[in-house]
Amino acid sequence: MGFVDSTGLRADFAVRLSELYGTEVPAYTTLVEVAHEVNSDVVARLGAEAERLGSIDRVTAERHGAIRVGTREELAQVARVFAAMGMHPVGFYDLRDAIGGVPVVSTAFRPVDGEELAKNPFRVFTSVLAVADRRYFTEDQQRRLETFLAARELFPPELLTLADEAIDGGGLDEEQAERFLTLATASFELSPEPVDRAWYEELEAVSSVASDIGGVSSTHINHLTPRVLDIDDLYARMSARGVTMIDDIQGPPRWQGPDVLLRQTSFRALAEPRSFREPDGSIITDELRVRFGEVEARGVALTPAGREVYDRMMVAVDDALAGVPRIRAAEKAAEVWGSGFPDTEVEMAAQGLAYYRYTAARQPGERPADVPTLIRDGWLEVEPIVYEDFLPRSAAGIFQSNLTGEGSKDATQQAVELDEAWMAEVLGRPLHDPYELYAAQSEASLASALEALDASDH
Ligand code: OOG
Ligand code: NI
Repeated sequence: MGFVDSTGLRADFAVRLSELYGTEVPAYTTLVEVAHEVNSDVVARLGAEAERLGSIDRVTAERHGAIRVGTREELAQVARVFAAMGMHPVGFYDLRDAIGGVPVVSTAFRPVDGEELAKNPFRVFTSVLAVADRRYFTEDQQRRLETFLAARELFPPELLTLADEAIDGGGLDEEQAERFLTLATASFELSPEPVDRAWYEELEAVSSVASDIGGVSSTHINHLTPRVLDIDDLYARMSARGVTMIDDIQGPPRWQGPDVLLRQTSFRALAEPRSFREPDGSIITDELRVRFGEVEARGVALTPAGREVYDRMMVAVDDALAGVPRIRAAEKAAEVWGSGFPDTEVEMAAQGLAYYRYTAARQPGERPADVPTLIRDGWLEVEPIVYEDFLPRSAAGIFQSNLTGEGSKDATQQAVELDEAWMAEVLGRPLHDPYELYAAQSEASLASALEALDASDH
């Protein structure tokens, strides 16, 4: 019998989730189609250059998902299911602090090494409700939320047992793999179970993220995001097809220099029929708008120094755009961005602003002693390391784009402390630091490139 390793499980899961989401949210399928059109056009136009940030095969299959859970136990279970697929928790995001904060903290489950990312980079942004945060929930609400959440089962025991077997054995035999994937996919399907109207609305008054998580007895995939090589082109094509997109592309502006981090946009949440239990006990069909379509373009990962410039430039662009007419905005944003970042990869690398993989390329003459000069003079060739993570500000924007109301937050109350250490403890496994992962890849390549240059001296 065949064996399906963790990579195979991950790739197959991403495909199944995509099929499921396509049947649930048909506009997602349109988005994927348009993304593929854009990507083939970019490859036709730029050739090999288009694949500097990942092979076209990788980019075509690439998705991220977003899910939301309610309790520590649920989060710990999700971690086991994803670990079976070679997806590990990376980074900590406190979305309560972001602009227009929402009552969740999050991590992303994804492959951590370069080879696994190249095979299939599927990642899932995973948020857990901050039920103990008094700014959002009263003591009474917290208690009722905890009772409600404790009574539901998101992941059947059979799925968790199979997950543990897959973790121990590095995969599952074909028959078990089939069962694991069926159960895992079904866990994220939209449930036909009636939603309790009064309970849902009470939570919705706090935040529509709270009701989406704690108002229903199951979880579901909130969105699934394809990757595109030219997001401005995609935005224009979707609008031309009559799909209403949010006003902006989140993240850095388009400009002539290297793409950095992440640019995202989305279409608005669509009305989906959902069954409700009314206060009088009757069951009716109404609709909810919680799920939407998002698309993203990825650029090079920034070092902490680069991230500082990034944060400064994001503010500078915002400031500069105040009062600028919309048709001039793109040009203005690009100009401001260019005042902070160099417009070549070589300079980004030489100034230590972004992470690159290095290869040796001997040049005639004397070898310079320092790394920046080796880069500038072409002794070290650079290849960008793609940003594999998320951005709190964009994430908050994404959450906001499909919130129904403002929600309410009692600023006189104390925040409950939830941090990286809390997250790692709940997950029962280490939380990877994204910077360390990028730096390790970059440093390893630099070391072997320098060795190769040494060797070529003799
Ligand atoms: C997650 C929002 C974050 C992204 O792409 O930044 C996210 C959510 O809406 O649950 O997916
Ligand atoms: Ni997303």
